[in-house]
Amino acid sequence: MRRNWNGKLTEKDVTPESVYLNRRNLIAGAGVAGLGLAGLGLGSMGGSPAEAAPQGLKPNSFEDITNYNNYYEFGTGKEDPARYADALTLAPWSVTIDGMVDKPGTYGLEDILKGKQIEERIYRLRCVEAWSMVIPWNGFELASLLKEVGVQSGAKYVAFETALRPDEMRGVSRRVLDWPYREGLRLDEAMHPLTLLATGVYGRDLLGQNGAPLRLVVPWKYGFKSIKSIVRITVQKEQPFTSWKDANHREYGFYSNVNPEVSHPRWSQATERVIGGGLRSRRETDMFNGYGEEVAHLYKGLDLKANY
Ligand SMILES: Nc1nc2c(c(=O)[nH]1)N[C@H]1C(S)=C(S)[C@@H](COP(=O)(O)O)O[C@H]1N2
Ligand SMILES: [Mo]
Repeated sequence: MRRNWNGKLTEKDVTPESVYLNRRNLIAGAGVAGLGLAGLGLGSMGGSPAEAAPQGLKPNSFEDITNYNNYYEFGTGKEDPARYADALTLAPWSVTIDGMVDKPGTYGLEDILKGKQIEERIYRLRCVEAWSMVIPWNGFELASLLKEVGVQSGAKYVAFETALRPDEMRGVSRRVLDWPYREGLRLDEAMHPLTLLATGVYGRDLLGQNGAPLRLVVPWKYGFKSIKSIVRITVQKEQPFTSWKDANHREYGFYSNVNPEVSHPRWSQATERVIGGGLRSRRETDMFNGYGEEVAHLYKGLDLKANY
């Protein structure tokens, strides 16, 4: 039921006891009441025996994950999202899925989540700014949604767009990026089983600062590819417009695969600061952020220096 990549932890290994017990209660409640908004992060997670041992992926605290964020629509400081992102109205939420799909439309989030298997996935998040943390996400594979809407032949890319709400997002009055925040993946990257649409963290609904109610997680790419608070998904032929590449194409490419051998023009990517690991805690950055076994084949024959 639950597949935990790169670490094989079960939820019981990583969840603080109090949260874990609380979650059991929530699940019991959800079974009776059905899945309302309060169940978004949970879905149909069931129990399972905790057999596997941690293998170097020790999740950060809920505190770290929800207080050290990048979400420029709410300000460029790491603490701004925690302070201001609760202004974002999360319900009702809908996502427009269009372009080269058989069933285009604007779908309510409840509709999208119906029948989805919500899994826990413990992934390292490596920001292009050379810091990282480990996050136990809850979510489902993007591929399952794309299969549902039916990708048409000839499609090559998937484009994503974040909500743009000047009344709720105090950071968008400054034109730091060409809003709305936009990202994109090649279709094969989007269909890869590691690529997640997240709805929760530590078994709780996503908070605004983490991209509630629905955000992308692509663990082998720099964090900025993992676009938050998605309102549009477009399947298309052309490589999508992506906000960071548009802002500075010398520093940020379309692929943005984590690569310790390709430096950012202004800093090395060989190592990363471990958030929550103490003042001087660093680790060596892994190729593809440690997911090479799963994804390296996607880039066979591609010059990863030129295609940064
Ligand atoms: N819409 C939007 N998505 C975004 C960002 C942003 O500023 N706006 N920041 C990105 C960056 S740079 C990172 S590192 C991750 C951080 O995710 P987290 O705050 O949930 O850890 O979100 C990414 N997604
Ligand atoms: Mo980032």
